[in-house]
Amino acid sequence: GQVFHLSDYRPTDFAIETVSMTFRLAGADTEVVSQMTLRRRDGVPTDAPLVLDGDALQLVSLAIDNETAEGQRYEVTPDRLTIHDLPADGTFSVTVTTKLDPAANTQLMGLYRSNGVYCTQCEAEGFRRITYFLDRPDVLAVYTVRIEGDRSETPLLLSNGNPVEAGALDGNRHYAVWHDPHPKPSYLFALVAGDLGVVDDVFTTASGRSVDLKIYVEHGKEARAAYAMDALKRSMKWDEDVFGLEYDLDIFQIVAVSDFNMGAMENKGLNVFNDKYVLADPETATDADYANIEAIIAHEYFHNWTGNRITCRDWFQLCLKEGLTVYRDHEFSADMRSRPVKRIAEVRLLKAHQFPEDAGPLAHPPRPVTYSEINNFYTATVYEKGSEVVRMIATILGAEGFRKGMDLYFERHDGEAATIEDFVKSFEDATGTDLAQFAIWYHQAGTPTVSVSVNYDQRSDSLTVDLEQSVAATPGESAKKIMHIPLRFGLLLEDGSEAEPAEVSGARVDGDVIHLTERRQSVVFKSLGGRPVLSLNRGFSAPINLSFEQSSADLAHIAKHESDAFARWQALNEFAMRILLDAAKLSRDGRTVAVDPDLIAALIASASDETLEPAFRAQALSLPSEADIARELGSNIDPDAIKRGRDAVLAAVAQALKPVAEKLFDEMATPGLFSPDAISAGKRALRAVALSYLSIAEADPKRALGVFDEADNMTDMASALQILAHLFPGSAEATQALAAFEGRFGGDPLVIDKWLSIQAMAPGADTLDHVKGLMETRHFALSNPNRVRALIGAFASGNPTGFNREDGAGYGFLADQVLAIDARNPQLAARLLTSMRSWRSLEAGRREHARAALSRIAAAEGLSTDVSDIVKRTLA
Ligand code: B3K
Ligand code: ZN
Repeated sequence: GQVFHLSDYRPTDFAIETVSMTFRLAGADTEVVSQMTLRRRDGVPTDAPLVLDGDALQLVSLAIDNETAEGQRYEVTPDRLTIHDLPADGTFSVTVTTKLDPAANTQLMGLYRSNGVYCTQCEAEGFRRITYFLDRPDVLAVYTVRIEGDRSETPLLLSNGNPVEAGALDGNRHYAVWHDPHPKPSYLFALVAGDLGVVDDVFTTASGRSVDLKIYVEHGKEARAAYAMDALKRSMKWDEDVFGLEYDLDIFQIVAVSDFNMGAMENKGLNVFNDKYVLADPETATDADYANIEAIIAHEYFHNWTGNRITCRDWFQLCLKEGLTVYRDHEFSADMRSRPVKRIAEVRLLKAHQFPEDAGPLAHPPRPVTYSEINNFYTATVYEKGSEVVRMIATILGAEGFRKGMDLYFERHDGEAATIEDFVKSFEDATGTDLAQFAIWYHQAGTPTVSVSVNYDQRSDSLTVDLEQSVAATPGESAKKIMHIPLRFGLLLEDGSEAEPAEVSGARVDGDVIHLTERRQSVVFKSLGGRPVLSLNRGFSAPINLSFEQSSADLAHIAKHESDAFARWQALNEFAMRILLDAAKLSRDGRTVAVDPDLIAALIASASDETLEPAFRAQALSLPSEADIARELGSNIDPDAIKRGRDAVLAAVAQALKPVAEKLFDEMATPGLFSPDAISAGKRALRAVALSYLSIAEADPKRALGVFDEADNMTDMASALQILAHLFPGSAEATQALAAFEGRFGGDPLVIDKWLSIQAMAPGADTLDHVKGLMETRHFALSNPNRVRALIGAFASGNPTGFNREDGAGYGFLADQVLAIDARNPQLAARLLTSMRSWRSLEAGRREHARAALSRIAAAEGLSTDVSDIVKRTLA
């Protein structure tokens, strides 16, 4: 396959200034006419041909300046249209007519049908599956779109921008015309046509303009869109308040569809969403669903400025819009909910997804310089690490400097397709800061490790902190550069107060930030008033691995006294991780696991501290997962031993915690009307953790079944069901609850996804057969990405002992599914396959089974570029 290199970038020979499209929607005979006005760019030779991108297209006709083009004037294949002998003056129009069968489009890229609704997905390269075009993000054009369709089948005809005209046509057909005044790249084009219900609202912008808001959902589900609408209005207000950014069209529309390859898409003025991230009510959605909806609605809305008004010059710059927009949605959620609890969730996610990616065969920098399939670069690194890099800029510059840089970025680049360099330069110029070394974060893969040692000298009352940074080699990058790592810190004295050193020397320290900018650096703090405990990387200010042999007593001290709640959780989590790592090693050697009573004491202290919010206490009690432990071990992994060790720790904690858990279980009940707010959600989360410890301590499923039966909301119901299915598999209680759930929600696929996932993640070797059985039920469909992710995805990436069965059958199963899915939906197949990325860290037996499964995929005929790219890199 072809490999694309950033260094090959050059602008197109032609600019496309306007695009005027007509869609004649007619099932398998759908026709698209696209008339573009083009302009040859200065300096381009007059004999330069126009080369348009296509993907599996069928050309019906071609005209240049409204005259039918003769056959010798162009060459056409399904993937390319090359036109010669263009008008010498360099301005002309090209009219391309193509024929499509949207229902046959199983890739869900381009124009396809979901439950009969016509919809599009164009990012990254789906527009070329609709018409021949310069399908790249630096070609910005003004679009006018006319849609014609059957009145009964498609009463609703939507595209980007503002509606300008609508009317009747012969034969029970009608049309609508949309105009988007903002020049945009083709990947932001959207069309939706179908029969849907609508929820309406209005938002008045800061400058007093009124914007119509519409959310379209399946008929009958309108009530379930209320929360999404509320989240949208809060997002619009927040972007005005925090960044001074107003919405710029008269209408903003969101459409929920059931067949979607990802979460949602920020098409200009017409976002298309996976219905999972729109629909919610207490009976069917969990608190996590509500939080996701809020975050994703915000994320797509925020793209209107960071992504749409300023877009990416090329796909290597993807993180320019994604990393920045994730940072913005993180800040939004932090403002809407509890900041420290939100940060804990972010860091858990970063460590669970991005750290393993950065430590394995698929590692790449946030701003890569080469790719063979761009769809494989919508990764945790581009999104989540990209966001962390923006967060570090904010840490280095402070809130005011950061805002100045953002303002300058908008001032300079509004309406343009920009680069990471443009972005960084805006911050440098706005604040007079040199970010050259800092920018290495964008260009270098791998998670840095910072090794720390401290030495307190009592006589001089001074603390020396020695720091050393390193980054392990990643694919294609062996020599690593020295980075600028901003580390927030605190110095906690014995009584819990914070030391204020009279003198600081060594590496640069700004307020509570140490700037590590050399391989080895020291900081000396003097006149402290006693030996302090160093709390380092507060708020996870830098996305690094910390190697710091802090004593358990010091960790417990931080967990108890830090003023930064996130840092308290971090210390507790670190303490627990140590115990869990020991437990995994001990159980591997067949030895008994003993749990440090100090850890138990620290957990009990956090659990019962009523000054801490319930959501925080729930996080404090949630020990690192089996996958977290595997990641920390790094090599020679035996998932069964990890689970045995972790279970032993959980059992010991559960026994000790019982009285506290019992109290929390009673006190955290949320009787009365359900509210999805963060405080109520926190209580439910803490009660669910308490229920889980109590169920372990009591070794009895009855309490969980009681909660399940009495639950009046999906959060309580799903957490009880999970406890039953994971802790008491095969019990009468688990069987009864699973059957009851299926009976009640069997007609609602989004809810049944939870039932599929819970069963797919039930630990142990037997789950594989159960998953295969579920695939045969009416609840599963290989054609629907949500079903595939809920069942196969949850099994492969959320079930360490089930998927990594000793006999390798889990890997063989995944290989079969990846190959079957690849034939219809390559993006989905490639995404599933990334669950194998850490295969080299497994113990030898499993590793060989994994290699065999991967090799079988690699050897298969007719692989998509998506799967072939992932499998090659994974095996390399
Ligand atoms: N920009 C889209 C993702 C498109 C993925 C294409 N394979 C959603 C988002 O990040 O907001
Ligand atoms: Zn995004």
